[in-house]
Amino acid sequence: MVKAVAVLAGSDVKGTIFFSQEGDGPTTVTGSISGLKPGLHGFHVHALGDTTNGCMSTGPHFNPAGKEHGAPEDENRHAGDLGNVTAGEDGVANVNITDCQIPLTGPHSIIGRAVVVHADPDDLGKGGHELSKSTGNAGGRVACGIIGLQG
Ligand SMILES: [Cu+2]
Ligand SMILES: [Zn+2]
Repeated sequence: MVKAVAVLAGSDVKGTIFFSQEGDGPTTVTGSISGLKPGLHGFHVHALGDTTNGCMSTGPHFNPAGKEHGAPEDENRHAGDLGNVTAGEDGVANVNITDCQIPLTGPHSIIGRAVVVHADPDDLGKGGHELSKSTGNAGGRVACGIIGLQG
């Protein structure tokens, strides 16, 4: 079992996201995020674990296969496309995702990359906006954290 954690920090938004993977199986993503505006927020693994310029320097969505932006269940998606998290009226989103494209070991490992939560909903590539096929038009980056190994 490999485990990892990302502590999300932003000006108003905070959270902790846990990852675990057994062997070559899917990766489980759990945790919670607070301080969000109620509703949907894009939730992605971005390519770089670089926060020297805040969340802006974490690069684009992690995309080792060179695909277009999509929904988690789509064949044509970035590996980092984890869809949306949903915040309740209290501004808290509870995360519980299982995904096969974000391993914690091997050449496409997400260790050392970043988790980013966005201001707006991810349209999952289907919004018809000029940014739909690259970012899901999810708006600003309200919090991020680097994915690091956990004991
Ligand atoms: Cu993102
Ligand atoms: Zn994407």
